[in-house]
Amino acid sequence: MEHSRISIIKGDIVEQHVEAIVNAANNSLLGGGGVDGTIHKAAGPGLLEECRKLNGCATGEAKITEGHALPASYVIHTVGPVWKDGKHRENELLSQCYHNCLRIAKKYGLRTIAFPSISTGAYRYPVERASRIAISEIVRFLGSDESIRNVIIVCFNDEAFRCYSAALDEIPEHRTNM
Ligand code: AR6
Repeated sequence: MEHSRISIIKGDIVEQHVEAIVNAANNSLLGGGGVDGTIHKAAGPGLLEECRKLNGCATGEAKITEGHALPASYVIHTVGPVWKDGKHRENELLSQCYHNCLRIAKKYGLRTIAFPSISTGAYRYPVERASRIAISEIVRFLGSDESIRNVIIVCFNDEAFRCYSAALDEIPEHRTNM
């Protein structure tokens, strides 16, 4: 699924050759399961060592480290909201995750960034709803920023791929190859 600057792919985020990959971390930034565990395993112990110096991260915020043994030069760690019932600022906090990651990427002059589907695993955010929020925040950011050239959303399963592709399709003004 292509957009002028947004691609949706199925795959493993640790294999992406981009300037930064985003980690769906927890408030401690000291590792966990899911994509967080896979990123730490692939990056090696230097990543955890660097993360220990960051003093954690608030939900919706983001912090950057080097990529260590990963193909990516940087990891941008963000903490998505745990889904409760949709009445606990989940939408707003998820939007902030995407916004703050892109803001850091811009600040560091990074042109390519890959995101996982934040909050939709252990944190149980409904993927269809999460995909609409993610795409609209990314499109909004790219609309006011020329520096980031390519945003890749790396989906780990078919359902996520279908939802993110549909969400991107709902943004007609951004279709390039119709
Ligand atoms: N590449 C891309 N996507 C992946 C990968 C991968 N290698 N592995 C899993 N996913 P989750 P969350 C997808 O649970 O919901 C951790 O323990 C997965 O299928 O990784 O934000 C942290 O430490 C799902 O669609 O993150 C936190 O405690 C998506 O990534 C907590 O989980 C996110 O699933 C964060 O939960």
